[in-house]
Amino acid sequence: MKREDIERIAALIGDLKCKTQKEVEEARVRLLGKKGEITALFDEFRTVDKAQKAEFGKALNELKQKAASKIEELKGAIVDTGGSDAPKMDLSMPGDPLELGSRHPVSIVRQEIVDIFHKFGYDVAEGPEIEDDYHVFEALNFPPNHPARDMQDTFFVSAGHLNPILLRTHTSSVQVRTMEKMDVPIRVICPGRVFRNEAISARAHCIFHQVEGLYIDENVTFADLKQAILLFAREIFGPDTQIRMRPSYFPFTEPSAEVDVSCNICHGKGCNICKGTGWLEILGCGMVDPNVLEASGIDSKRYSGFAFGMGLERIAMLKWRVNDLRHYFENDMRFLREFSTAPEV
Ligand code: 2NL
Repeated sequence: MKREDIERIAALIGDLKCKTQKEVEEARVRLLGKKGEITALFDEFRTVDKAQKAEFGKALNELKQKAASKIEELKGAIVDTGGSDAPKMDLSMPGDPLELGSRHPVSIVRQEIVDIFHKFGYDVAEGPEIEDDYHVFEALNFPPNHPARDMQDTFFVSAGHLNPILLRTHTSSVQVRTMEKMDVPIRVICPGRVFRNEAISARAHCIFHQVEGLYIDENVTFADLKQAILLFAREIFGPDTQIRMRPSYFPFTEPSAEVDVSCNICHGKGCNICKGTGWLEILGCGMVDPNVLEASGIDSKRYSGFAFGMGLERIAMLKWRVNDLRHYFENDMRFLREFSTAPEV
């Protein structure tokens, strides 16, 4: 054993520099591993003269200590992952900002309508999308052979028995369930998704969204219905909005009406949105048919009520002048981003 060997290794340890954890590990193996240089010196130590053992022993132990603490020091100084050659991570770098989402236009109008009726004292009711024939048709005075009950218009889950299971074609079924459960007076609105077996086009879709409303109490008249609709129209389309009612037909209301609002784009002059008429159709309504009240256990001699229903996509199309219903279902980011600055309602 030579003194120079120990000094050479000591100098090497002093100069040791590593960039990665991998390099530190390699240095440790080279010095202190099974076949490392320092380990080799310890093997050689056995052959050293007795007279020199004390001196070399001390020097070797110091060398081993120096190597071990240098390795620890280097290990602690390097920030990298798993000993790879990857560049050091800069923890002071700013993070990637999360992109804020925005609400879907249909959600925006639904919330707006719910808030308006909430102010009028209505509660929100919800119910199942998969329903039975009784709650969608039978309790709502649909005659047995009404075309809406046809396979062509309704999606059936299981047909062929007395009370088929189907996807609801309107949210009136929720109102039927409310009439069954709750005591009069009843004031509810029922927002929800509905399903109709229709070919998809710019004006129709097999899935769309509705809000229906129902008000039942003593002495509810058509004048109450008209005033409720007028106040609603002015809340959602602005204070100058006019309404007009046209006679219509629904199995569940008598009399029934369709409601138009004055076109807020041309103010009655006639434009391509209102097709030159100055009026836009927004909803259907009427006085609840006594048969419908009786089917759900409400005394039609004592109580009367009105009901209405509207398509949310249609209201949203009028509000934002969207000309194709399919935009609401395709989730194209270019379309959805248009609403990211829409007022929070
Ligand atoms: C429309 C028309 C309407 C109703 C829905 C209703 C519900 C019950 C009783 C009576 Cl439980 N009526 N709902 C009444 C009239 C019209 O919807 O055009 N909807 C998109």
